[in-house]
Amino acid sequence: NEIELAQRFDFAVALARQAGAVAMHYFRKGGDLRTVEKGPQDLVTIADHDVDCLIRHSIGEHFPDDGILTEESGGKIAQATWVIDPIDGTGNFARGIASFAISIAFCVGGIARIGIVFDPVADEMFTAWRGHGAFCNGAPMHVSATQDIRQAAVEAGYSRKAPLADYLALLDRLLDAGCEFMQFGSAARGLAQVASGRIDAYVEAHLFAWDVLAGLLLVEEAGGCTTGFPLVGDGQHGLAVFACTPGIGAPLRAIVDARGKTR
Ligand code: LIP
Repeated sequence: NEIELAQRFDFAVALARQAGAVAMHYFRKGGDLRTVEKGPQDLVTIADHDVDCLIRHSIGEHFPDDGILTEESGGKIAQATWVIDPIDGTGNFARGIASFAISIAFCVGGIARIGIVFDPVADEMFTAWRGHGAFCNGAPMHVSATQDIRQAAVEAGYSRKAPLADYLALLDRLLDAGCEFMQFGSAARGLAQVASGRIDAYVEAHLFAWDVLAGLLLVEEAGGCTTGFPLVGDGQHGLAVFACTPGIGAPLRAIVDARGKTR
């Protein structure tokens, strides 16, 4: 019910801030932060572990019956589940590049109801509660008014789990259509930039629920369109993500769905 959601919303905002403080304790402090490489160029740092621990403990203490699924510890999906990326954009974080975020979503019946993305370097707290709008540091956010694809800035993320040729062909089509192409290396933060109207779209072929559920809710509540992201099974399946301002929805969809290069 709404009271339980309100409690979780306030809790999630405070938790994201605490998590950001833990991340900043390590950010740009020197030394090699990498603990394990999960795969080629897929890092985990000591900060990912610390933030993961903080978040799991805190949720367990306050809402012991809720499910928890995180990038670093996995978990399981319940009727009410927290889906969390302790640090999204770990590659940037480990290199001292200020493009990463804490991503916290709370889902009921597989649908995100609360989405929080916190960028601790910019000190920007992006929040959304389904049906109640999207905000940045308490100020209402809206997606951009862009109508012309030739004026659009599109972030196209790349994951090694998707074919490189498809990604290169997508970039070719985006640039051919006149889009500005961007890649900042954190899907959660990228989606928050779409919700705030700074860029016009975020697309990526293969992402996980913890990377995107909070950010997609921000975009939807800020008036944008997305193709959604079902939270099903064990929640560990990679899926495509598409989020943009409605003014460029149809042409961008056609560009993403097309195959091959334009030239
Ligand atoms: C990363 C994303 C990034 C995406 C990578 C990766 P991580 O998450 O946010 O935008 O392109 O495929 O999944 O691993 O840094 O949390």
